[in-house]
Amino acid sequence: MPRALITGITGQDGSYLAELLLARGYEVHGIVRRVALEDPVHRLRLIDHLKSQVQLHSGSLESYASIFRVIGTVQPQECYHLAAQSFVSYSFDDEFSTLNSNINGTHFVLSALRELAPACRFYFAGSSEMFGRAEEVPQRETTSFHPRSAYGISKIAGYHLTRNYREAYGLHASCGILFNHESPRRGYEYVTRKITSTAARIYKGLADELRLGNLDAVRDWGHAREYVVAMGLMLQQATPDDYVVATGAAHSVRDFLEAAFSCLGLDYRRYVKVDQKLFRPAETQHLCGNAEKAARVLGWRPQIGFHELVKEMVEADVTLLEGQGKVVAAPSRRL
Ligand code: NDP
Ligand code: GDR
Repeated sequence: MPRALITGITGQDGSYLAELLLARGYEVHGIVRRVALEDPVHRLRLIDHLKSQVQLHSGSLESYASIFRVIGTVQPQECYHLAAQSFVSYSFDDEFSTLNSNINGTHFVLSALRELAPACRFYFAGSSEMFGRAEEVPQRETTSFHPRSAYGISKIAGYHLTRNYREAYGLHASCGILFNHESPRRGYEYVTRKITSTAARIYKGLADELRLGNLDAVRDWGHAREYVVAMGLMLQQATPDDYVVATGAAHSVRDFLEAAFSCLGLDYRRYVKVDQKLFRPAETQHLCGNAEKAARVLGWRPQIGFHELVKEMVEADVTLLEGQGKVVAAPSRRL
């Protein structure tokens, strides 16, 4: 039975990846923060249905000792490093913690693997935010980087660390340069889930407005359930490498709004207020990926289209409200 370790197993991607690996017969271990073990109802809610099948270990990106201990105990054959401060907006509020956690955390995992499990195959969660103010559209593996946030900078550092461990120490280390991927498990602070959860509340008469920033921002949105498949495929290749994972279709925030509200028979223009406070100090430009290499080498192709994704998210948020019969707790972080 292959043994995998997932950092960030409590997040959107971690939960889908754990499901995928369990279905393929893996022994799955996850690193979670100590507070998650103390508050499982809230902090482990995305993997609640998997709790009896995965083995959780406490650790944090800030502590080399904790990462070293878990990797030494688990001796993974595959390691998926997904944990990160992943909210780009927040990286403008606190550059220091974003850079510290994301860069050091990746370095700690790589260094511990090199020392304790050098044959382990490693996946790093890179991002389209590395392209930032992109010089070409669509972006591919060879497009140069021009990050527009501390988050983007931290992911470029992780990308270079991964590549350096591959070249200098022979680690089977790959980097997925993933474009935005969403699902009903997306955090409420990201624009897609903010839109679908608020549209559902408006539909149910629980809210009457939605405040957003830049409606003209463009993203390449895919479904997280499909993107974790690409992560797994990268680690099954004989040779480690880096891959763009994307749909190749670009949509604006306005397109997403239109699609989500019209699923509920609503006109978004009646409810949306543009709030200058929600604009970012620097924006990326027309992010849209070319995943031709992933298709050619990995055989990975996305199947779920934009409207199907939006519909699934909207329906899930309506069901959540109906199922609970009460207002879903407002998101705690600044939106
Ligand atoms: P989430 O924000 O849903 O999950 C992030 C995970 O990282 C959570 O499990 C979180 O734990 C954990 N984490 C954060 N900080 C720490 C820390 N200091 N110590 C230990 N664990 C920590 O992100 P996604 O699942 O969406 O994304 C997974 C990865 O992929 C991230 O690295 C993200 O940057 C990257 N990525 C995501 C894309 C997307 O569109 N979703 C696109 C490209 C890259 P906790 O629950 O305790 O907070
Ligand atoms: P992103 O996702 O920054 O692409 O990072 P997010 O959903 O936060 O923003 C997408 C775009 O929407 C615009 N926007 C708003 N965004 C938020 N969050 N809230 C708003 O009210 C709002 N109004 C407009 C933003 O300006 C932006 O242009 C995600 C994360 O998952 C990263 O971890 C990952 O690396 C990248 O995707 C690829």
